[in-house]
Amino acid sequence: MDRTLVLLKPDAVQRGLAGEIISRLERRGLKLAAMKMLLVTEELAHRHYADHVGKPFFVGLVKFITSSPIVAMVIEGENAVDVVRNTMGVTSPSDASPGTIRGDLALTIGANLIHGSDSTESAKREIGLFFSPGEVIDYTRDIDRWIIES
Ligand code: IDP
Ligand code: MG
Repeated sequence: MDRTLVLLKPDAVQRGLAGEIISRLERRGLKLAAMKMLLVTEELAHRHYADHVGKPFFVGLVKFITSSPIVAMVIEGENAVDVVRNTMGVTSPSDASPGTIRGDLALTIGANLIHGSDSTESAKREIGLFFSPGEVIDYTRDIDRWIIES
């Protein structure tokens, strides 16, 4: 089963869209394997967006992602990385297809609601930045046992 990191950015939390976005991912068939709310530090932002250091939008991006609390999640499912990216829509909401999260709910590239890892390698690295292994649910180990015992 594949895993990916999803962040609901400050605009998603401030606009009260966290539930809507999580719901879209769940209805797609993806599962939540971890979730927390946090204020991203400058250091975490730099590590998470390391690939974008030096780009013209980098300073604004860090300022935005550290500006107010976000929701971080590990999302699990078959082809989770690609399915989440397709469900999000492309980076610029003005180009994102209707039916996608960005295409339905966002308008500007600086406030595009959601982050999803772009590859399984990125997912592994990014999950490690936000979660310790013990914070991520193992469905076969944790959930099935709970159902059987209850
Ligand atoms: P992604 O979030 O769709 O993977 P990336 O290219 O990884 O897009 O860029 C990371 C984030 O940086 C984007 O989600 C967006 O918020 C911001 N960003 C990317 N390109 C631009 C730009 O040209 N102007 C302003 N912000 C940008
Ligand atoms: Mg990206």
